[in-house]
Amino acid sequence: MNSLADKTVRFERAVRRSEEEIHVHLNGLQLKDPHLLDMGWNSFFANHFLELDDPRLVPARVVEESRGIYRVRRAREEYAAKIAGKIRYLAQARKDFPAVGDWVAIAPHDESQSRIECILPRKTKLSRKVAGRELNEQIVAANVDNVFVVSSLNREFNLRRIERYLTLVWDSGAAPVVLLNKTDLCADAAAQASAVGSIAPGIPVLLLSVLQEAGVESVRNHISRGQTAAFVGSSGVGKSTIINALLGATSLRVQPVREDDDRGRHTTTSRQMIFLPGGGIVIDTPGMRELQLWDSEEGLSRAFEDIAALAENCKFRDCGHNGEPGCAVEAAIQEGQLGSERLENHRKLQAELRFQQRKADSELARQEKERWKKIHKAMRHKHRN
Ligand SMILES: Nc1nc2c(ncn2[C@@H]2O[C@H](COP(=O)(O)OP(=O)(O)OP(=O)(O)O)[C@@H](O)[C@H]2O)c(=O)[nH]1
Ligand SMILES: [Mg+2]
Ligand SMILES: [Zn+2]
Repeated sequence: MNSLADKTVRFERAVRRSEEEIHVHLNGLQLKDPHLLDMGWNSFFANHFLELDDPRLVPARVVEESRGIYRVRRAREEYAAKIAGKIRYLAQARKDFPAVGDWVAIAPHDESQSRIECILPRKTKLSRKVAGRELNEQIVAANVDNVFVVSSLNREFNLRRIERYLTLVWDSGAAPVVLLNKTDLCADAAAQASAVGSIAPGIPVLLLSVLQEAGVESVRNHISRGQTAAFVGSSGVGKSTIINALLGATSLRVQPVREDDDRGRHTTTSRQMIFLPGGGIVIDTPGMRELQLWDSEEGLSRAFEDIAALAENCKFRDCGHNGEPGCAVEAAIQEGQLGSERLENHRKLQAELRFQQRKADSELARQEKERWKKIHKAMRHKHRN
């Protein structure tokens, strides 16, 4: 039997079985519970949940994580949650721990505490390399449909940074939207928007000023019921302010930017999921000081599709667009079709990925050497005894 049909049969069987058992074991869980649907639940997660085949468990979504402490939301209530020892034991890297946005299976204990037994497979995940020298993946948000890349139209505005964000977002599986906030501080917002349009072909670019209450509705139009949108961008660009405006309440803390350089003060310190009154789910994130790519080959080619298309006409297949004869990319720069900074940034991001790859390879080689050392030691030990 092919696997899809197999899955469907198993799914139906599980639904049938769960209909009989639902009231006994699952605490009234319905797979089409409207509350669950409003939280982003769909057949993708339902299928994986049913495969667990464990009547003690119920689905929940991770709404906040802060240094290993989790809050999860079930259909109606929120709980503090710990992770089961099994998750910790089996984890090989950070990505094996729950992240905000994850759907998890929990074993409810009492009203105040529950235990996360299992993380359901992620439909999308927005990742970056953790800050610092460590070579590890950090999940910024899981299971998001849209990612709003927020910039402000003051000294923070930087096309190269937006390109970097878009590379990460394309890799996540979610759809990017660029938000240019604080139009009230900029004389020619339309020109900035068209500059962004030229480096982000096909991506919606929205202008807004939360201060002047302009443009917030157009942001809301990109967040439908049951969909999850994450807000990312430097500190101080107004992510929390925008979410407060969507909420119609000042529930998230915001703080003025520094006067000397327009930078924010890292006001938001943990990732947090918020449910909007009219439906729709948003995730606020802390402004990132460092944004390094993580496994972003595909994202890089998506974010720089224009360069890839031009490169097809280069004379040499492996053209480095660096003085080679017959280079179509450099010709496009000469003709003003392509900005030279964009090509430079593409090169820089590529180099960053290659550096990470080499580092990962040498880490792998080191681990392998370590493994053989242990094996040899064990063998010597055996011979001696
Ligand atoms: N002039 C102007 N200021 C704004 C606008 N939107 C937000 N701000 C201000 O920008 C400052 C920073 O806003 P926050 O919402 O705290 O920024 P953030 O992106 O959440 O920052 P972090 O939490 O540090 O990552 C606050 O003082 C806001 O009032 C706007 O449209 N125009
Ligand atoms: Mg904030
Ligand atoms: Zn070339």
